[in-house]
Amino acid sequence: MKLSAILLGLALVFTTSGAASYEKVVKMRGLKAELISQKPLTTGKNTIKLRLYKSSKPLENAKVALKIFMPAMPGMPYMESKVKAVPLGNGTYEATFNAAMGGTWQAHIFITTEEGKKYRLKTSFNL
Ligand SMILES: [Cu+2]
Repeated sequence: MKLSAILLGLALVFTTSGAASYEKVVKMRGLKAELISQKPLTTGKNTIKLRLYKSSKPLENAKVALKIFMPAMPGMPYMESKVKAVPLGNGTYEATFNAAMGGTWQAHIFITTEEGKKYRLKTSFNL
């Protein structure tokens, strides 16, 4: 009885630690990006993994950048932050960005493939 409760507890711990807190899929023109963050996105520093696929195959050797921006609002100027994503291999890239404040941020993922083809995927997130 006690042992099974402990085992169940362990199983739950493993399940939660394996799940990402933030996941989103963005698709456009045969390109797919899976956005994954182990921690919930928050104001301040965030690290996000971008798994890229082209025609369902991992997109390797691409140049990837992430821009987040918030339009000007009454009493608040336009805000923007653009960072390069680092390749981790197998079509996965990692970007660390700073979100200066809470609210709705627009996000553009700029992708240039090895062949020089350019893509821009658009999404948004709320903090
Ligand atoms: Cu704002």
